[in-house]
Amino acid sequence: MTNKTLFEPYVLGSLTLSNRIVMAPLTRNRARAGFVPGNFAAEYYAQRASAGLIISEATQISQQGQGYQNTPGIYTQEQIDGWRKVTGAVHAKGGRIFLQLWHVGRVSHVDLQPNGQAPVAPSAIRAETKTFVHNAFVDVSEPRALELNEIPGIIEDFRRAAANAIAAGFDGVEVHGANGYLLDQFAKDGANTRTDAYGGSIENRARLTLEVTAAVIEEIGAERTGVRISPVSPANGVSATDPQGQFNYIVEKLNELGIVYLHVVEGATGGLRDVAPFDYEALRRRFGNTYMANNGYDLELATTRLEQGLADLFAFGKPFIANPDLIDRLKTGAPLASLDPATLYGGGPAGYTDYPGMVAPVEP
Ligand code: 8OZ
Repeated sequence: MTNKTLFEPYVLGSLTLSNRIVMAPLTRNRARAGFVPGNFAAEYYAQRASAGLIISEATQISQQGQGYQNTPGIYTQEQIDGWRKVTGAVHAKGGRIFLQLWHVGRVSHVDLQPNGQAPVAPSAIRAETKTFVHNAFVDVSEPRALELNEIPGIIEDFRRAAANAIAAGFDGVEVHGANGYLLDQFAKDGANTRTDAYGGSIENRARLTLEVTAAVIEEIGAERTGVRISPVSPANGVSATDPQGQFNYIVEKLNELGIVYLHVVEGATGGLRDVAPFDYEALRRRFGNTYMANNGYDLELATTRLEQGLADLFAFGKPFIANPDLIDRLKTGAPLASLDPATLYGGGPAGYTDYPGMVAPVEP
């Protein structure tokens, strides 16, 4: 059973989305020289413009914020110009698109960092995870702990990147506070052993996420600012002793800041939903605006959750890769194509812009 409400317009801040299905951020590692989105990125995103909202692939706010080869940035004029082609193409097809603002923190490699320096982190604790550089998966580099006086500069980088995103024509931005990257590293005590104002307590660990969000709001407005979190995801080697307490607090404060949506990766990033007990309804109760649910959703689960009042929007990730017309397929019950894992990260148009839509729509 499906619910037609999923396919009806939804008001998100000052935008009207054509439906409640969101294209989740998906890293594809196809930026060209200067970490500028390639020309075919405009075609890729435009092919998927029937999503109620597209959230772009994670996009670094600075060179220091980069952790993988060929991911795009939003800190140079050339990058802004490149992204403008993407937003123009999506808008021309009636779509809406937010940019995801990303700082990887310790999930990086010296070869991607300015002057080959160590990646930065809340604490000098190496993540047990790999990154992708020189066309190979390699261990991430040993990070160094950020000095207290460096933190305002990182907040400034987020603020400037948000302004750049608006200059590039995006409808808003999503602050990437999930998946073991910088803000999640600060939020989770497995990665944060600081003893200053940014560590040691729930309030202190939340501070960077909240200061970054406040700066972005100051720059572009709360109606254009969303935040993504992944309370129990072990992605990129993070862990927390009290994720419920930590994220209940973060969400209470994000609610006070008035962000337009909260995007929650429920479970372990990548699809496994039952990794650890966590009360997502406790987050929803603390948050008055739009709750966007993500992770392993299919039409049936989205329908159930919508009818139970547990979420407003549903972000689908991998299904959008091989199904540019995912909305039509879900609407009509047409079968979904499966993606080719070999072309997920890096390369050219193959496995990117060449997935066909349905030849003929299948009637329900
Ligand atoms: C897959 C590969 C590299 C990065 C995330 C930005 O997990 C990512 C990512 C995903 O949020």
